[in-house]
Amino acid sequence: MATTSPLTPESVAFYNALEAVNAIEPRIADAIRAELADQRESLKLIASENYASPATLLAMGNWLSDKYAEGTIGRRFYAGCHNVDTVESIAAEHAAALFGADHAYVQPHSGIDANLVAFWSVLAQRVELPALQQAEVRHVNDLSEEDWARLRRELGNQRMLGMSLDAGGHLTHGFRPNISGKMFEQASYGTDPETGLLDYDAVRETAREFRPLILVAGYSAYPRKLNFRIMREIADEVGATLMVDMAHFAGLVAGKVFTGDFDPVPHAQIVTTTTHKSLRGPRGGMVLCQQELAEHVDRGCPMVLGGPLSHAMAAKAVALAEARQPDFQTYAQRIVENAESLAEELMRRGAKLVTDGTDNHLVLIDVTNYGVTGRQAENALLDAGIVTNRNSVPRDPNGAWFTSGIRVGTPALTTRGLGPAEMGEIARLIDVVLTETQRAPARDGGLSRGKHLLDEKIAGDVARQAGDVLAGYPLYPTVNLG
Ligand code: DSN
Repeated sequence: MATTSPLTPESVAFYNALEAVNAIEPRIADAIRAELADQRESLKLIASENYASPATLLAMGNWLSDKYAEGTIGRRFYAGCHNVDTVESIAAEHAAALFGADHAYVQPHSGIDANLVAFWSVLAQRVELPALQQAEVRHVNDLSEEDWARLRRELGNQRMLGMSLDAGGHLTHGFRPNISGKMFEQASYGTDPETGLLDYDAVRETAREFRPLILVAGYSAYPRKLNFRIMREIADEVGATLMVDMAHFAGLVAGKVFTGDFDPVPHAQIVTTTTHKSLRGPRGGMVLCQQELAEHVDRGCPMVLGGPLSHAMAAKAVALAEARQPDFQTYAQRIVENAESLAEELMRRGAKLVTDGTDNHLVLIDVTNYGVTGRQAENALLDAGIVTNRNSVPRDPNGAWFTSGIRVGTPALTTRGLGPAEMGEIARLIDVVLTETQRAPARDGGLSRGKHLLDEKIAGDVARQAGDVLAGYPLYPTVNLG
């Protein structure tokens, strides 16, 4: 780790930027400074968060933000987009090269947006030929409202099959609170009740019965890698398009931890991701696809996306360039080693983990053994300076609000430099907090599922020890705001 110095280019840049903000709205400058302080002090174990590099952060705060550029490279709805074209081309070039994809589309503002672009692209591709023949138009985007009304009636198959929410699937994979649950008739596959692992034969059986248009593979809380070769075989057998949402594990694919059958890019027709989780870029999304879908994907804006955030695309380009460096592979391997160490020590101390371990960046603790709900565990850990989030476990008796699980991830602390030894200590601290936490009495005389009891002294002691673990690993050591 470099020594903290006020004269690094990063310190000068962030210090001056905050002075400029401070001159107009000091409360915003204060909030930005406070966020850095919070991030420096907290033990961040949220599996979907990370720390982007200073170069990535700085690439976002500039004049690219001022430019409208609907459309895509070389085909814009506004004049004067040559610099945006440059930025978008470089980001797409890095993305395609990093992942070995035929085509990359770097405009989506988030993972939800990336998934919407993917859904639309598959629908456009799969309905295009018959629709165009009937309506005598060149492209699916030129269909009239009457054509669409007829198509909605006639489309035989707008079905999506994805992993169930309690098995670790994501809301955007066809579930009601998201538009995917309205666009598509949805069915889910779960995990084996004994092992907690995905049962590919069961997925195949459900796919044969349900015959989806899109088979979605991907998760936000499943602690294992997926075999995308098998998922593609299943998709092909039932005539589905395989879409992989790799938002959580994109960094592990980029860092060559997930290769062969476990790398989605050679197997899926379309792959979506966010750029800010294990990939360690700015907040945003991205779509990778095989050539046959490229034309449709590139129409994401204005079909389902607002104008591209050119400053965010610039930051994506910087982060993707970083991920193409050899040390990113070391980082990605370290994420998994850290998760494995955390899992081993938690299990050694008696914690029950979904699937009895991990082979990715996250660990899902079933906190039922500790006698608390996920919500109580999340709040108790927060009292002790450990930031995690509650999560359902398969067939969760406490539902999606209170839950019975705690999801713990290693990408952020690995960026900070922590290793397996520190993971062992963190596992110990988590175990202490969960062991000492109790359910608070409820008004009806029973026990609450939301409120918890944890002795303040124990919480304070753990918070101090968590601080000690972090002390050797300063966050953003080249940034000193004075
Ligand atoms: N919010 C992300 C996560 O925490 O997994 C997924 O959208």
